[in-house]
Amino acid sequence: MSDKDERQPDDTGPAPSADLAVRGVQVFRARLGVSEQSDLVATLRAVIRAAPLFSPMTPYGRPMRVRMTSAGRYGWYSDRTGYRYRTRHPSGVEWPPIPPQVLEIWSGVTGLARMPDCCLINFYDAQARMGMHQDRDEADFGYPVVSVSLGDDALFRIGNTTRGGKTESLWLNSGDVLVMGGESRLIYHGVDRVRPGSSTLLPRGGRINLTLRVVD
Ligand code: MD3
Ligand code: FE
Repeated sequence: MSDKDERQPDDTGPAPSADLAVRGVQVFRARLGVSEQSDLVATLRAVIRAAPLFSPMTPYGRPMRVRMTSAGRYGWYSDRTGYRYRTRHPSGVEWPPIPPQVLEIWSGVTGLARMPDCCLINFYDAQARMGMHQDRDEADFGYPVVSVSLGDDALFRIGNTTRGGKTESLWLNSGDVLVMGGESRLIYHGVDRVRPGSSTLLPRGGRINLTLRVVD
């Protein structure tokens, strides 16, 4: 990352509520208020109308239970041949732009001038889970990954930079924001389950997670 992207000590707003044992993971509890959360959901509905959620096929031959779409120059995609970023939704349209409110969250918690290239939108129904994995399809691991949770609570698990070993679990609630930078950027992580009915933000329930990343 370049000099001008250096984090400015005063740019990040309120301090994170906790730093996990895994160094570098910052948890900003209730970073978004209730009205910010519902405004954001309304904005995301428009993104999803332009670029509908889909269930990516995995290289293992089973579609993911988590449905997803993206906003930004790049969207995350998977099929039988593997994981990668692409510049278009499977329908052929370009991904919609990342909404300004989302970019504001990124700037607020990272203090970076460089904006993310991809906002992955993951939708979890009551059955959806995400197995332990690393995020490593990006060119520069010097940039952090930011996650925004909306809707039902999720039991999130983080491990180590190699597979296996001790893990730590935490519940993520609607409005929480996580920043994975530094040593935590390449840790294994996953979602064990969501707690149906724990939030009224989404009228039909479920959980939305936004994952913001610098891709190239
Ligand atoms: C990166 N999503 O889409 S968010 C993913 O809740 C993903 O939908 C989860 O993992 C979700 O790739 C988790 C973000 C997250 C959490 C921990 C990380 C990204 C991370 C730790 C290291 C690097
Ligand atoms: Fe991930």
